[in-house]
Amino acid sequence: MSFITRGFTGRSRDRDPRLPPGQTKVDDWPVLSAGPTPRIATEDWSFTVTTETGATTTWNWDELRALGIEDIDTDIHCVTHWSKLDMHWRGVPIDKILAGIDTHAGYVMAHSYGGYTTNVPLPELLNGQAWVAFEADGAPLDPEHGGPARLLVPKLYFWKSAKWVNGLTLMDRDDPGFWESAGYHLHGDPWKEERYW
Ligand SMILES: Nc1nc2c(c(=O)[nH]1)N[C@H]1C(S)=C(S)[C@@H](COP(=O)(O)O)O[C@H]1N2
Ligand SMILES: [Mo]
Repeated sequence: MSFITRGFTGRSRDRDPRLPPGQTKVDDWPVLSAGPTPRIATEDWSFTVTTETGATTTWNWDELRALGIEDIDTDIHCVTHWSKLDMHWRGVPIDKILAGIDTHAGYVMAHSYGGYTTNVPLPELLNGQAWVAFEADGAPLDPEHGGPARLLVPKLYFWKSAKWVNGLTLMDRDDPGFWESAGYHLHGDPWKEERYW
């Protein structure tokens, strides 16, 4: 008996259209960390935005969450070729964090407890495209996955989603972060396979 699924034809019959080129679906959730896992209690956690002029704004755990938590349904794509589809996340959109910040910067460096950094063009973090996330698939984020909070930028390769994030620095120039300095792409769009440069 033959079975045809609408939207899947010919050679791509077995390929989920949500998978960017070169990606394979996983059902588990791999852990990829460049160093040890920091353990940050929410009472000790804070998040600081630094503008291109050096002005800083800091929120504690309750203050940041009070900006407004959203539900996010999304897929994530790691540059090491795995994608995890249909995840459910909760977090505060970057729009709400930057709403009161006076800036003309074009780029952002995300900073993490432990020293990890990653650069992203500011427009890619706005208009509901990025969050500081606290929960994934119905549970608080495990420390291994970046808990208590991580950046979530699902439209870019997952190395841009800084685990244990503790701040954003607004920049006039697109300076490379940790992996970008090691040869990963400055931008990292999975649909364009922007893996390395
Ligand atoms: N602070 C920090 N964030 C990080 C990393 C890291 O090593 N340190 N690794 C990045 C990479 S390469 C990937 S693929 C994802 C992995 O997230 P996961 O371990 O939750 O799957 O986190 C990204 N964020
Ligand atoms: Mo990665």
